[in-house]
Amino acid sequence: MSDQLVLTSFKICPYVQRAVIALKEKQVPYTIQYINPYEDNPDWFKAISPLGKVPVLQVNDRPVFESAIILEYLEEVYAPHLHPGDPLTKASHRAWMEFSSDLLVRQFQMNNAPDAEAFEKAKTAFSDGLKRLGEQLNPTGPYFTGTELSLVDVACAPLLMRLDFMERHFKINVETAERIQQWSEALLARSSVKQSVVPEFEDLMLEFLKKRGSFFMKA
Ligand SMILES: N[C@@H](CCC(=O)N[C@@H](CS)C(=O)NCC(=O)O)C(=O)O
Repeated sequence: MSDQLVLTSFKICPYVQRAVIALKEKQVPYTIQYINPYEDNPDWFKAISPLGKVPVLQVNDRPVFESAIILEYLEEVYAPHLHPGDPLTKASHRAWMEFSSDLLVRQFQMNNAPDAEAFEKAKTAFSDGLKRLGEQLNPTGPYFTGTELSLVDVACAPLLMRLDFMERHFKINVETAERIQQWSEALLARSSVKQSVVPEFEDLMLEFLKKRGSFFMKA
């Protein structure tokens, strides 16, 4: 019998989104349940999530937490394999995945900045990191390593989706190289990425920014 996979999510969480993209790319059947860890962290969830954070993937009731670890688990168990075979290249991909997790934190600080000054500071930290990540991209593209999707792409797609969202809604104008633009367009056009968020995603993002007191919603 195949494994039963249950993913616990928060509808606008970029870390959960990584897991969803990987599940869809690998065509793995799963069920998804939603909580809001910021407003209501139920006891059953605390029991399976030592850090109180989503995502948690339960595999036959055994919880796996932390998005990067979930991606690595899915990668080991399900094809197509998205990591390179060469150990050193794989280590480098893992390192850039880790870097993208840090970049997600910087992006969160930028998007939720309470005032213009905090925004500018966070924007500089985010832009510097994005530039550094952009320098790692294969020059031809469209993906991180070229024509084939890799796990680094999966890890970074939620970040690029939020950047696109903020630019369309608030014209935040983070300076991006043409190659990052090409990467973003290729990833956001993939069906796994398009289907990795709920239909009301953008409304929920706006609502969240408002609740967090983001200065974009005060204008
Ligand atoms: N390092 C974690 C970060 C996950 C994370 O920050 N999740 C957020 C939602 S997007 C969360 O559950 N936050 C609840 C809290 O901080 O209390 C991962 O990669 O899975």
